Amino acid sequence: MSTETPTQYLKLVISGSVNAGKTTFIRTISEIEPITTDEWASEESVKEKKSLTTVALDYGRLTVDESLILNIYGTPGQKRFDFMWEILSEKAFGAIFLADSTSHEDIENTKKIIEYFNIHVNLPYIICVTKLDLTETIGFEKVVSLFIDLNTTIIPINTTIREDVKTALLTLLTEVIQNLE
Ligand SMILES: Nc1nc2c(ncn2[C@@H]2O[C@H](COP(=O)(O)OP(=O)(O)OP(=O)(O)O)[C@@H](O)[C@H]2O)c(=O)[nH]1
Ligand SMILES: [Mg+2]
Repeated sequence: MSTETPTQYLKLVISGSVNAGKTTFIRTISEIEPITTDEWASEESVKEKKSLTTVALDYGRLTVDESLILNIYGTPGQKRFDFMWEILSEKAFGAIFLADSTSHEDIENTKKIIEYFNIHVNLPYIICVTKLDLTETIGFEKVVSLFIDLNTTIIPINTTIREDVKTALLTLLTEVIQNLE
């Protein structure tokens, strides 16, 4: 009889407002070249922030060890693609929502996305505050205060730093395990 532990595949979702760092998060941690669907932005409100935006999904993969592989899916940030949020969340074990600390409006948009998920998907989740290294940031404590009513774990990350992204994944895994207990 084989004593090897079978490999478990866990799916998780990265979501949040346009420009919060979802695609970057996946690119930073993925061990394969991520699959991305960035297209030229068409909406004025998006064009003001960036030229390319995710329109369907991002996908990346991380082997934690021989017993655990994470399949990581990023969502579009635009509300008009909200049908993708539910499709991508099917059979996911948890979600990470990114909140861009340089924009009040985008923090509010991330909050609306979380509310949408809580109604339609209902997964364990954490919030990661991004872009705290930029001079335009409103600061971690201020962002935390804007999410206080959600009563969930909130951590600061820079999505371009691998150790930060790893910490985010570990924090979500811990949260999910605590939810199971
Ligand atoms: N300085 C800094 N830049 C960041 C951070 N996170 C993301 N960025 C930058 O923010 C920009 C937008 O990042 P994306 O990863 O495209 O954001 P997104 O959430 O995928 O955006 P959409 O797909 O349009 O919704 C990129 O230029 C990133 O390099 C961060 O923590 N610090
Ligand atoms: Mg993207």
